[in-house]
Order: sequence, then C-alpha cells, then structure tokens
Amino acid sequence: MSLKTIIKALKRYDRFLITSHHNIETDALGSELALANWLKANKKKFFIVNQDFVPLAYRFLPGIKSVFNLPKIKSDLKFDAVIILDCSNFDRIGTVKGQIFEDKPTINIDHHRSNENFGNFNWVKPTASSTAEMIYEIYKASNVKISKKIALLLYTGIMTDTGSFRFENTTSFTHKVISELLKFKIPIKDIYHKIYESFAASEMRLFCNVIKDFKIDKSKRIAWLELELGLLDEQKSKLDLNDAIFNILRSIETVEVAIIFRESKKKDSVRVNFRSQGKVNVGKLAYSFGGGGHRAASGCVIKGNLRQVTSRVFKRINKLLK
Ligand SMILES: [Mn+2]
Repeated sequence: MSLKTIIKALKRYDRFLITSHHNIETDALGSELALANWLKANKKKFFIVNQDFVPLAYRFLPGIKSVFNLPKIKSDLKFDAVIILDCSNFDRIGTVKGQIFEDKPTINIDHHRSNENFGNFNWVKPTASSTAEMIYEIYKASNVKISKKIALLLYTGIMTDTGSFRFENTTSFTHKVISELLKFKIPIKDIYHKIYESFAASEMRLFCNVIKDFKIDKSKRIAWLELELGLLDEQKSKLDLNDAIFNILRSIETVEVAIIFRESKKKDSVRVNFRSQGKVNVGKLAYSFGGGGHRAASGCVIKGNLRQVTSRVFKRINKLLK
C-alpha cells in the first residue's frame, strides 16, 4: 500500500487507538506521539496505549503524559480504528491485543522487512530507517506543518533506530530528513545524553559486575551473556541493560553475533535477544524461533531451560556462520 492510501485511511476514521510493541522504545514512542499530533492537526481523536510503562530515560519526550500503559487504563475505550506502529506482527503489541476487537479496522505502519501485513491497511517500507522516518513522510505528503516538538520526536526515533546514524539502515534520505529536522534547533546533544548517558553510579557498578561474565565461543565470533532475572528494577532505572551489554559485546573485533539469554521466572522459557554485525541475519534467526525483529537486531522467547535453549540456538547459528 502506498503513502497516499495510508493517509486516506487515516482520514477516513475519527477516533483511534494508537499502540506499538512491548518493551517500548524511542522509535515506537516518537512515532506514536508524532502521529498523534498529526491526527490532532486533522481534528481526530486518539489515545495511546502500550503494554509496558515508559522507561524513565524516555520521559523527556514532549507529550509523554498522554502515553498510557495497560494496567492503568479503563477497558471501556471508544475508538473506530487501530493504528499499530513499528510492529512486524500483531503479537508484538502484547496484552494490548485484549483491547482490540476483530471488527475494528487496523492500520499497520512499519519498517521491518519481516512485517506480516497483518492490518486492513498496511504501509510497510523496509528501506526506511525507522517508523519515525515514515511518520515524517506522512507530514510532508499531507502538508501538515512540523513544529519543533514534532522535530524532536522524529529525530529521537530516527537517531535511536539507526544507532546514532551508524547502522546500515541509515540512508541518504535519512540524512535529508535529519537535515530538515535540525532546522528546528533541537537539542541533539541533550537528547543523546538523556537516553544514553544518564545512569546512576550504582547502575554502572551493576553493569560492570554483569559484563565481566560474558562468554565467547572458540571461533570468537559469538559472544553471549546469561542474565538473571530481576537484576535491576527496570521501572526505576535509566539503564537499558540489554543495550549497554550489546554495545560492549559487539565492540569485540571478531564478534559477528552477540546474544543475551534471560531465563523466565518459572524457568520454563528463555528470552533471547540477538545483535548482528551484518553477516548473520538475526531477524530470520529469531523468526525461526517464533520471534521478530530485523537483520541486525531481533529477539524471541524459547521454551526450555537455559541449557536446552542455548544449545538449540547455537546449533542454528553455527549453521549460519559456516
Ligand atoms: Mn523501529
């Protein structure tokens, strides 16, 4: 479906439920808030609800108070269409699924190659760096004015999804968009600082304790870490532990794939997150275990204990690395 058709679909309804994936992050949040402002400019009503709470480090985003998480919202919400952002499949919205009834039309806007086109209206653009970059295109194509606030939301989404403009999804178009957004004099150093440089000293200590136990295979191409649950209270922390660990593991020269294994409370399944330097498509890998993501970053939940799950994962990766 084209950009034009998706704008038509957005104009067709009046009240929207906007949502995105669990483990909410800044491309999802920036896109939700920027699109909500676009809807407002078009005299539409909306509310934003995600499965998870907004992590502390992202609460500086303008308008963030209008983003709710599920336990905090009443179940008698009224809306006539659903917008799902930055999700490769319907399950990614987690428990928000329970709020959506089959008779409601769904608008799916996403940049993941693995997107399953699960909506009634699907605009999927794998060449876009981020969903925020796509929301920028909606603004441009419909001549809705971008304000400083919108520029900040879109910039943050694009910056984080491109690893601060260093991942392969960064295109010349991405930089064109950024060049336009920078005209609004948004505080780029401050945004980076708030997201990536705002740990407490105690969190840094915890991180150092965790990272020292990383493992590496014989070929030195796979580095991984097994994490205990509940290491830090994620509701009170500004440290994105996974992100911090991956940044270290993938800076080992020979490492192609970095993995974090996290055992569930019941010890009957393991959450597995992957990062790749490019050679191995970890999106496909996670997908083969029922998860999602893209070439360079993905995740899945696999049934079994830690030993069983690691051995299953390694069997598959070793094949891919051959
Ligand atoms: Mn994204």
